[in-house]
This record gives sequence, structure tokens and C-alpha cells, in this order.
Amino acid sequence: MSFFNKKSTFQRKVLPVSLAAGFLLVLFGQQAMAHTRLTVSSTPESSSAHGSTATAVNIPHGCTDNPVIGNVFFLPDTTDAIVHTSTASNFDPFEAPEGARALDHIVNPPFIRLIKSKDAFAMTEFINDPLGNPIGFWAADGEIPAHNWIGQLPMTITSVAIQPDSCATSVRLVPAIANICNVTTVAGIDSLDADNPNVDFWTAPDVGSIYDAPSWSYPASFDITRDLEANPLPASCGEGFAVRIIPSAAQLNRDMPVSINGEQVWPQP
Ligand SMILES: [Cu+2]
Repeated sequence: MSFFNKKSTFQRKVLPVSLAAGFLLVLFGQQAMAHTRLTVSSTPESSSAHGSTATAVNIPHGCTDNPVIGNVFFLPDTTDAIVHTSTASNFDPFEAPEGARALDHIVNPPFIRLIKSKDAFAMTEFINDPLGNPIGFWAADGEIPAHNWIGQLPMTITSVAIQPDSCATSVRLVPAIANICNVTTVAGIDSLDADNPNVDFWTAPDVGSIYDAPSWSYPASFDITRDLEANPLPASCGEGFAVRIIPSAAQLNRDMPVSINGEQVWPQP
């Protein structure tokens, strides 16, 4: 059988199927576009019965039709994170109390431990807070296909206790996540373009960095729920409120760029 015969088989049999698949993709593309999230996204607050939570960054698709070739994930650090409060379960509307600090609501900062795995990416490095504690990682040297594959980057998040004198009934940590599909300069990473073929940002909006996502439907979340029996709300709190902690623009600018051996490789300088 000649190469051309094979090709005609391809055209006869495979092409109609892929055209049909393309048609289905157009029909169901919206629903199929699940966002990058954590596989386990809530946990009780720290207790003797509850330690670290095993979870993973779940990457269900590429940037439009491009495979994901790198990932950045980090939790908010507690030095200058932005703090929101809300009595609405979906944080709509929310308040941004002036001078509020993450440690007003959580006793200890969350850290991560990476679970050894090279399934998706061969190369992984920790991202540390200014004190040297691991709060995230970047991963590269691998590829998650744009469609029909799921990449999972496993880790644990250490347990967090809620401040006894805080009115928080729950604390939502909002990580910053980037799925990198093409290595470009900052000119190629318009974070407000939902269909950017080079990178998808799963970050909070309106922070004031070049890495901000278009809206609150983008960021992932990790919720810590208060143990209302062991750690009851102060009487003055009434029903209490939910707290949301997100990385500051300063942290995004510090932790988002990827450097190898001290040399920034993404975004390209
Ligand atoms: Cu999506």
C-alpha cells in the first residue's frame, strides 16, 4: 500500500469523523470548557483530627487549541494579601475593609508540600514566600494536550486555624494560577483576553497587575470552614461573615514570573 493510498483512507474514514467531532465541539464547546480548579477545594479548619489536605491543580484544557506547556500556582502570602469580607455565600457583593490583614482571620499561613510526580511536567520548582516557606510552584518540560486530556499537579496544603476573635465563618484562599501555552514576552499575555492562545490566567480580577483575570468567574478557590463548636464565633459577631484572601499585585509581580538558575524565562524579558 502506498503512502497515497493511506492518505486516501485517512480522507475517506478519518476526516468525516473529525469533522463530526468538530461539529460536536461547536455545539458543546461552552459546556466542555471547565476551568482550572483544585480537585479538593474545601477543608475544615485545623484541629487535632484534621491535618493537611491533599489536592491537585486540575487542568482540563489548553489555551484555545494550544497545549499547556507550563503552569504556575501559588497561594496568597500573608504579608500584604488583599482581604475581602461578605455575608453573601458567593461574595457578591463583597467589602474590602481598609487595613484588614490575612492574619486578622487566620492564625497561621498556609504552606504547600509537593507530591512527587512527573506525570505532566518533568521539571518543578517551589515558589517561596519572603521567609522561605513554600506557597506554590511552577512546572514545565511537558505537555497537556489542548483537548480531551486532564493534567493534575498534586500537592498538599497545610492545615490553617481561624483566629478565635475573628468573625469569619469561613476563609477562602484564592490562589493565582497560570496555564502557559506559548512562551512570550508580556506583550503576548493579555490577561483580560479570555481567548488568548498563549496563556490562561485563573487569577482574581481587579488586583492591579498584568496577570489579573477578566472576572470573578476565573479564579480557583480553597475554602477553610470554621469549627463553630471548638472555635465559636464571638458573641459580638452575630451571624459572622465569609472572608476571602487574594494575592496582592506586589506578590503577583514577584511570584508569577518563572526563572531558571536566576534567569527569567517567562514572561520573556
Ligand atoms: Cu475553562
